[in-house]
Amino acid sequence: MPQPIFAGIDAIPFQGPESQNPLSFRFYDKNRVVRGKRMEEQLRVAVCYWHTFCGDGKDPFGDATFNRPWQGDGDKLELAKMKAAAAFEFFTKLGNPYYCFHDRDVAPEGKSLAESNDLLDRMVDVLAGLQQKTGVKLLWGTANLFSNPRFMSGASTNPDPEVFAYSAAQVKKALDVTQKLGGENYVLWGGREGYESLLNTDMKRELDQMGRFMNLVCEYKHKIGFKGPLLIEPKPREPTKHQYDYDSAAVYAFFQHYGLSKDDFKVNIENNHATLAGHTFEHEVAYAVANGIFGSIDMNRGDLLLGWDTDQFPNEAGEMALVLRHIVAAGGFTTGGFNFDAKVRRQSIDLADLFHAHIGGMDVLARALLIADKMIADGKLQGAIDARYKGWTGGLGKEILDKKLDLAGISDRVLKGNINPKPRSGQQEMLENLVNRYL
Ligand code: XUL
Ligand code: CO
Repeated sequence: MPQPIFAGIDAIPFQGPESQNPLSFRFYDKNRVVRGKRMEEQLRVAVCYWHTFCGDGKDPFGDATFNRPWQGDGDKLELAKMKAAAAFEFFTKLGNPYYCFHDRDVAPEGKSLAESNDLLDRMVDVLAGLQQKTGVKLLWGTANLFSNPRFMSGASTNPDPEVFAYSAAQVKKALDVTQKLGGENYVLWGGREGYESLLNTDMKRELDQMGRFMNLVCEYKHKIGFKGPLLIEPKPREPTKHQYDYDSAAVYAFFQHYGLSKDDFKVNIENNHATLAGHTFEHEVAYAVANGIFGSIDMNRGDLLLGWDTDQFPNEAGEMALVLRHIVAAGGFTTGGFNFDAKVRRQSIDLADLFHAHIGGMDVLARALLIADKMIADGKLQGAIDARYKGWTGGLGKEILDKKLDLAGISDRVLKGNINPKPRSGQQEMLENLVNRYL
């Protein structure tokens, strides 16, 4: 038996809202049934490899602060194996059903792509064994097309076709291993797919390149029979000044322009990316649901006073309840889930801090789910919306939508019927008060 890495921490129990034990769940009760599904199935929580096990506490001004047992000097493959052992010990103790990774999170990069692929294969065997042993599953895999300097001017949008080709080859491999590990989705986040300056950028050409890239990935997904959707993750900026996948609406326009079907492509929405784009998280989710492109969530939060992607753990159940309302009312996740794309602060150097962060995040989601359930079950909120749009379900509104009237016909209706609409209250404050009653 190898020594536990998170020694002194046992499986995190559910102990109810009154629990004073910081290493217990107060709301995340995985078997509690909410809207016909177990909480675990509703939330489909994933822990991300990159922040939780690769993060070292560096920031632009300071060095690493974490110094985990699997970090530091030594044989890179051996360290990667220790990191995998730590990751699965953590998952087992926390009790999350899923995890997510980038290719370069789980295995070191080699001197050539062939060598990197070989190292990745060796780690995939290790991960497959650990998945088998623990029952933890892969929510999604992805390729890191942003850290290495070769991607500094973009991956698929690079002015150099060799970088496009390298990126394509890397995604092919990452999709292969995601499939091998039973991954339920494949994510594409284009951190460098944008520009720093239009002075040196041919925007049309770059967008066409990215359109070609996504079509190639989609063809390959069908070729190998990968069942899950391809999820594009919008973000407006950082690291680039402007990222083409700015928000869900920009991504949806991109899908349509380049012939990418909703059956194959959806979005992976991240809370703080939404805020950076000048939207609420709720807006991004509602937009994606409304347009049939909702896929999965990267769960985190930003900081009101900091204009960058701080990737903190969520801590506002009321705010999350409004988001969960949209997801649950639309039938819930299919292949997606809540992946914590979040990291502990660089002063949170203890291994136990990783548990506190995830316990808090899972409890916030669980509580939000319970609040959303009350909102939906009560029906008052939806009732108010239905009443507001009632005019469209019959009479004039229905005739317009059913194309029974052209513009002149509508004009006749208004003139002959002496239509003179009266303003009606939007009742915002009343609805805000109603929402507060569920909290
Ligand atoms: C970066 C980000 C990524 C993606 C996966 O802001 O969110 O970690 O989630 O590449
Ligand atoms: Co993310």
